[in-house]
Order: sequence, then C-alpha cells, then structure tokens
Amino acid sequence: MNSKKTQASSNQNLVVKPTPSEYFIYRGAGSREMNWGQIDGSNYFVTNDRFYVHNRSLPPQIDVASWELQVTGPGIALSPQVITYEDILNLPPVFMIKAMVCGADGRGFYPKLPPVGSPSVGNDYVKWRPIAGSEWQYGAMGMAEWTGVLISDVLELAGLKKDVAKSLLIQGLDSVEYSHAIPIDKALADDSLLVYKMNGEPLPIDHGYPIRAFISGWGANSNVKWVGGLEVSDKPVTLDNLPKWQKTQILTGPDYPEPVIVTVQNVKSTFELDWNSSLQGGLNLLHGRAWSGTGTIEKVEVKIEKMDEDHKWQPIWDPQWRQSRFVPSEPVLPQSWVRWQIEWEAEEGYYRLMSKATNNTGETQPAPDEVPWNQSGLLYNGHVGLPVVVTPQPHC
Ligand SMILES: Nc1nc2c(c(=O)[nH]1)N[C@H]1C(S)=C(S)[C@@H](COP(=O)(O)O)O[C@H]1N2
Ligand SMILES: [Mo]
Repeated sequence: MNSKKTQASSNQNLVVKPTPSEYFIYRGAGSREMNWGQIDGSNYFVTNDRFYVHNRSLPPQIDVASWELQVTGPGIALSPQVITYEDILNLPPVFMIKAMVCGADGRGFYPKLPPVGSPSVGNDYVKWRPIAGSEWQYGAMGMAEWTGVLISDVLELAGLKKDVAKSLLIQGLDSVEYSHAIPIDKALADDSLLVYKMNGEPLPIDHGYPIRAFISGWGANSNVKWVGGLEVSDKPVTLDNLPKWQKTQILTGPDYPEPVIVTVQNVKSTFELDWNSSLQGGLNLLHGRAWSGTGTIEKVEVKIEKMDEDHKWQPIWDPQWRQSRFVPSEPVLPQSWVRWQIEWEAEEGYYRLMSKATNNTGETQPAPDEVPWNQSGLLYNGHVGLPVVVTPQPHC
C-alpha cells in the first residue's frame, strides 16, 4: 500500500513553468536541476526560465491584492502585525547579485552509505540510514539579480523588540508548510532580504511569487518561498526547536559527534559541460564557473586524467593542476560566481575533468572521497571527475 502511495505522489508534477529536458534534468516531482552543458555561456546570470526549481508541493496561487504578511511573536511590540504588498514596495529597494545554492546540491555524488571502516561507525554501521532524496549533481544552483527589501526594515515597521528577539521563523504558504528558522543577527544583516523581483521581473510563481526570503551565502533551503509569516521568537535556534523541514537539513553521520545545523554554503565549481560529454580532438577552450557562500573566489585549478590501456586514470599535465584564468572585464563579487576558462589540446581518448575552486578564506574543494559523509547528503563539494570522450579530429 505504502509503495503505491509513493508511486502516485512521485508521478505528480509540482513545477509550474515549462522545464524542457534540453535545459533541465528531472530529479523528482518538484526537483529540476539546471543542465550545465546547456547554460547560456554568454550570460553571467541564469535567466528565470532556466533557473533550477526545488518545490515540495505545488506552488500556491497568490493574489497580491489580498496577500498579507503576518508578523508575530514575543519579539514584536504589538503582535500580530499585518504588512501588505504595498507596504513592502514602499520600503527602500535593495539590489543584490548573488548565487543561490540548494543545501543538497551535489547529493548525487555521495556514496549511499558511509565509508566502510569509518572509525566511529564500528558495529553501528546500519545505524546510518542510506542517503535519500533528489539526486542532484551540481545544477541545483543559479545566479540572479534579486530586488527586495531588508528583513530588518520590515521587522522595524512591525515594531521589532530588539532586546527580546533571538530568532526569526520564516513561514511559507505552500500546503506542506515549509518554514525555516534563522538567528536574529543573520535576519537583520544588510544582505538578508524579502525579495519580490528576480532578474528585474516579478518573481515567477515557482520561485516564490509574490515574496521570498533571500539569506545571502546560506543554503537556499533558508530562502523560503511564498512567504506568509514572520515569527520573531525570544528563543535561539537550537536542534530541538527546528521546524519540521529544517529537521532534515542537519549534518549527522560518523564524522559528526553532534548534529550540525546547515547554514553557510561551501566553495564549489563546475565545467559548462554535460555529464558524459564528447569533444572533438584539437584545441578546446573549456569554460566553467565557481562560487562560494563566504568571501570571493580566489582561484580555480583544473586537472585532467586520461584512461590508460589498463583502465587506470593518469594525469595528463605535470604539475597535475593548472590554474585557469578568470574572464577579464568581469568583477569578482562576494557570494556570486566567477567565470573561468582554460585551454586543452585534446587527443582522442577517455578522460575525466576536475575543477577545484579556492576562496579568499583559503577554503578549497576536497577530493571526491574526502567530503565528510552525512545522512541527508548535504553540502557535497568534492572535485568530481566529469567523464568526457574526445573523438578524433575531423579530416577537412
Ligand atoms: N515555501 C517553500 N520554500 C522553499 C522550498 C519549498 O519547498 N517551499 N524549497 C527550498 C529549497 S530546499 C530550495 S533549494 C529553494 C529553491 O528555490 P528555487 O526553486 O527558486 O530555485 O527554495 C527553498 N524555499
Ligand atoms: Mo533544496
């Protein structure tokens, strides 16, 4: 019976906009990943029609004329307060160019079970249930220009009691009641917004129309869509008072003696290529992008390995990693991506391509099997090997 139910719900389509298979990879009823091989290489941003989607229910249809933001809780002087869409539009607008990355981006690259022999697993190996959920590769992310208002301005308007407020619960209006709690300091930061425009257009319905949260640098799971409520609590965010969806967004596993709540995104990079690409022999200019939840990207290195006759991978360069160059003329902005390029004189054969980004705090991407495993498959950022076939140079 149970399996029948799962079957029925997984056949549902929970995405409103068209997501043609050329541009999107299907990862579940409400999950569409951006197809890196088909990204518009001439555009710094990802346009709204090609932006990845992660929905847990069908987006609610909201009329801005009747939409209300309920601001409640002990941290509000006269709770409840009601904020209208017009009130939001009357606050000073803020523009930000920022990447947005799903906390589970890269989950598909984790092994399903923790590494055998993990010291702290011992006889408890079976205790760590296998990773489940959308098998994202690195396309559960995108870049946009966001227009909105400071959450701090909205809370001010609603009568924030600064001495009482400890955390903010941001509540979505979707039927699954998605909500997310963040510490009040982060909520009041000058890059934490309630957003109403994406790339200059009203938010598309899949991306949170009319209002979504944007918490810069943090996993996109904190960017609650279809916001309908802000609850200002007098209690800090702790493991035992998380809302239901956020309970699944914590790091647990043999490497974590205590569960860790996911906040800041880590450093990542990828090529603008399909998984399993084919390239023609000769000089190829490889393109890619790199991003990070903290600071700015400092460098991106590339390593290419060729399969030898014994089916072993051999690095083609000495030294193995070569530094790429950033597209000149483009600024390197915090929490957004940089575009990089590198030349490759490719010969016929089977290859895997790796890119490794490092940010200005020294944080870098680990080897694929050195990413600490966690049960929910969050924050994967290994420098995975992208399979590529190089075909012979065409005879002219
Ligand atoms: N209300 C609501 N907000 C939500 C979600 C959701 O399911 N419901 N998904 C979250 C997750 S996990 C991600 S990755 C982002 C996805 O945003 P996007 O679909 O605009 O790319 O929205 C976040 N906000
Ligand atoms: Mo997500």
